[in-house]
Amino acid sequence: MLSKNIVNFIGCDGEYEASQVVLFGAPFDSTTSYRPGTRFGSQAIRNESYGLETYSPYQKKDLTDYPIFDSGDLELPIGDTVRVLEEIEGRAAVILEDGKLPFMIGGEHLVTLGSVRAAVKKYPDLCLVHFDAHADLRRDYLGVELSHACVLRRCWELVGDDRIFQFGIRSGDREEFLWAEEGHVNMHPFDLEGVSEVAAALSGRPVYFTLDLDVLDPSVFPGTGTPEAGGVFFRELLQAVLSVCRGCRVIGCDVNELCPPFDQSGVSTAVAGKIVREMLLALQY
Ligand SMILES: [Mn+2]
Repeated sequence: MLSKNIVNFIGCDGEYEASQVVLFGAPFDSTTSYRPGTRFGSQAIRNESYGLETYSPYQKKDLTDYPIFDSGDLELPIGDTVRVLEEIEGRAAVILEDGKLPFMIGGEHLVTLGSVRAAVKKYPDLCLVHFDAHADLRRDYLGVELSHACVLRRCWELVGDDRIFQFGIRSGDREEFLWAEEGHVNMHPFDLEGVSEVAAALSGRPVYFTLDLDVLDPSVFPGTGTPEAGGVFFRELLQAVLSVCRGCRVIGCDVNELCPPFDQSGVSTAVAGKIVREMLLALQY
């Protein structure tokens, strides 16, 4: 019998009921401040995933050992940011209500707000671990509050002080850095030092992990909307991602800001797919 053409992330063809982690794509990029195109990120990562092995020699685990369900991309009303975030929140809420972990692939970074809204309703004591080149702590960006440049500030409004742990930050305006220094968030600038200590300190507390891939150096990951020199390299990122996914009680996560139109060589999409594979495996137990 012939089977349907379903392009899921490689190895993620498990049944929903059996799956502990559920993938979905949020192909949205309306508030991107510089170079748009992240709306094509989730499908590009799925397509490129067929160039990867399902086996990870880092973790000695294979995607085919676990049922993982890929629920595909949301159909989002681009242009209506409020409704887009409602759609994302709705998908994440269903997955959380079913006792599963929502794993979202963006899209621009604002998509995180939808998932975090759902997560904080289930886990009022939610903490966030955030890897990014950019602080994303602006109160507004040119008067727009629902912007990818403000996404962590909007998340802070939901969780409050001492709940957000940022790593790799090397860009933002003066006010964002001063606001962070006031103690609203725990900002670790420039690199991923201290991730395992934070993971240990958060042990047992529910964590949402948001990974903006532009935390990587542009030489590793050029295919993004707002590249920022001075980033980390792949193995540093991998080690830190494994620390978070294994060391924290991750209840939801996302990978965002791959911008395929600026990925001329395809290497950024390959990097993104490999990180997604490692995260999927690290979250299985
Ligand atoms: Mn960023």
